[in-house]
Amino acid sequence: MHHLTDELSIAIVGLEEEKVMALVKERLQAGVKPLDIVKKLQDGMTEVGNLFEAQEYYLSELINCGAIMKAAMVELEPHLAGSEQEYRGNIVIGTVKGDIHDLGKDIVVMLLKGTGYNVLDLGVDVPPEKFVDAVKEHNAPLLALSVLLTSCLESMKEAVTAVKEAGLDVKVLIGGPMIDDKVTAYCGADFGSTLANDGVKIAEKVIGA
Ligand code: B12
Repeated sequence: MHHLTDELSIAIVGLEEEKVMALVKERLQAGVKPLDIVKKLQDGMTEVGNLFEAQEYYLSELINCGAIMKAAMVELEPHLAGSEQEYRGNIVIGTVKGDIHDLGKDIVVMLLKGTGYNVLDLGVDVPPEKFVDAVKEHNAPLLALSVLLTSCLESMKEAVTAVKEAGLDVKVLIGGPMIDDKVTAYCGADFGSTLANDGVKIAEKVIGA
């Protein structure tokens, strides 16, 4: 079995929605940082992924796990979003073509909005030309892309290439669990990260604090 010790991580592996929700609320009330709570949820979800890979869990469990995380995020959003009201510029974001995972992207969106950026979220399964159009239309200095499926790395590369070939004055940040320097270079992106919070750091670098 797994090596997890945190009660919240274990509850999400067990797909115990009520327990997950109770623990999230309890921890928020106790003043635990929302991103630390996200980390524990993510540890549990990684294990759900491992169980799926080992064929101990099936697609229904994967779907269930995603739904529980969505519910937890509704609770976490107001705390992640902060109270920054100042307008700091446009950022276009989306999950690349072929990939419908959006929970990680949604966390990045919440953090960016919370820091005062105007985020244009194109959703999931977004084709390259839609990213190009949105960056043009909103004159966005930063485009953020998310990917979880290895099989969609090619669509990530295509999206980055399309934006670069359009000659737009935009920096591209790619994110997701398998992003490293090699993948970033392969896709031709300006920045790459596995951490949602880096989205904010890079936005500050590109657009300004
Ligand atoms: C929930 C889930 C689903 C849900 C998604 C629900 C949803 N609304 O997103 C559903 C059931 C739909 C699903 C479907 C599938 N899934 Co799935 N899924 C998962 C699971 C369990 C959790 C993913 C997740 O949300 N994690 C929590 C979030 C918070 O973490 P995260 O996405 O990594 O994001 C963090 C960072 O990566 C980063 N980040 C992410 N994006 C970005 C972007 C930027 C700009 C930045 C800065 C940072 C950043 O910040 C986030 C916070 O720290 C993973 C297991 C795992 N190990 O992750 C498998 C997993 C990703 N799925 C997998 C597979 C194979 C599939 C399916 C193909 C299954 C199938 N046979 O149909 C389909 C594909 C559908 C498709 N076309 O996309 C594999 C992928 C393997 C691979 N490497 O290619 C995994 C790894 C499971 C496994 N071990 O086999 N899945």
